[in-house]
Amino acid sequence: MNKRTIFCRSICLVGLSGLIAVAVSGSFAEDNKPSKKLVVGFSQVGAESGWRTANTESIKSEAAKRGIDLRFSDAQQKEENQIKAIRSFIAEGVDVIAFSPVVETGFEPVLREAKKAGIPVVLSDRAVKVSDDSLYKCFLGSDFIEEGRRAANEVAKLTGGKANVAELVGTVGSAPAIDRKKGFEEVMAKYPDMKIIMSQSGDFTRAKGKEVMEAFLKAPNAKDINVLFAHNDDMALGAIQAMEEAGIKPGTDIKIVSIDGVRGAFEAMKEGKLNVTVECNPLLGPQLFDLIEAVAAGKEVPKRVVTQEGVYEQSQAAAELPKRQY
Ligand code: GYE
Repeated sequence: MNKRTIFCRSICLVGLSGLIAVAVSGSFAEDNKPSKKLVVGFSQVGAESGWRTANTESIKSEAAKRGIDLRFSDAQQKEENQIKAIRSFIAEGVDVIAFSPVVETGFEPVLREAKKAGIPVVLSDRAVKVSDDSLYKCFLGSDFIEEGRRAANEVAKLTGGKANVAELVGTVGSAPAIDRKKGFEEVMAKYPDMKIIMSQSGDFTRAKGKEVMEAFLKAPNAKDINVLFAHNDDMALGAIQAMEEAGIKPGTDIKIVSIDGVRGAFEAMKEGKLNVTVECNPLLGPQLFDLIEAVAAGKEVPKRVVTQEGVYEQSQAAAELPKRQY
């Protein structure tokens, strides 16, 4: 079967890079003097998953390719580290600040400081909740609610709409955890015999995914679980280990649907241990720097840019694996 769903949900995607490239090229060269490098401060969530590693790599390599002076800071999944990093970017007087917020709330004061200092902010991957939208220029990232809906549709297909779901939630308070749950529950509400019987955060990591799955399997109603929905592939991969150690056949005894589409998920699907992965594209570097360069040049940019992604089943894994870039 071919890649089933390709969504291009935003008009902003079409021709954006072309448009901006024209707008930006040569804007930093002054007569014969060497052109001034664009300085960008980027605060990354951490290194919690295969998705994140691919995202970091995409951002760093794209910055290097464009000759951008990238000040990269890893927040180790802690909001206070991100706030500190953003404050130091402001103190350094970078041209643009970009960041992928660990959680949605709590960034308003530091975003006000950036605005006061006249430094534009671009959100990458995850959104923030603020009372004033002018605190950031634009947000580039996936539609996490749609990913949650797609995951639930796959669960319905795998089980004929009869599912007792154990849910491994992402980082508490993060946009992808909140929205994936929301989209999943929205679709699940249409199926009277589909319910979530256990739900806990595995913080988007493989180790926590394993730990929480072990606890799920010790619960009195563990025998009722016939589906695992993991908010990312890494947690699903950890859970697969826990199932195998408990003598349960992942992908068969318990069907597994997760999100991201990292290489490890395709390998697990090839082995029949994972049933479906809903793609969430981490390769945001090129689109992100198109936006950053446009913002730095004072151009108008779309407030929201949605990335393109699909859904993959076990039957597609062997053919897709060699093509995966992350
Ligand atoms: O799904 C997960 C990562 O924000 C979309 O963060 C990202 C999520 C991704 O840790 O693997």
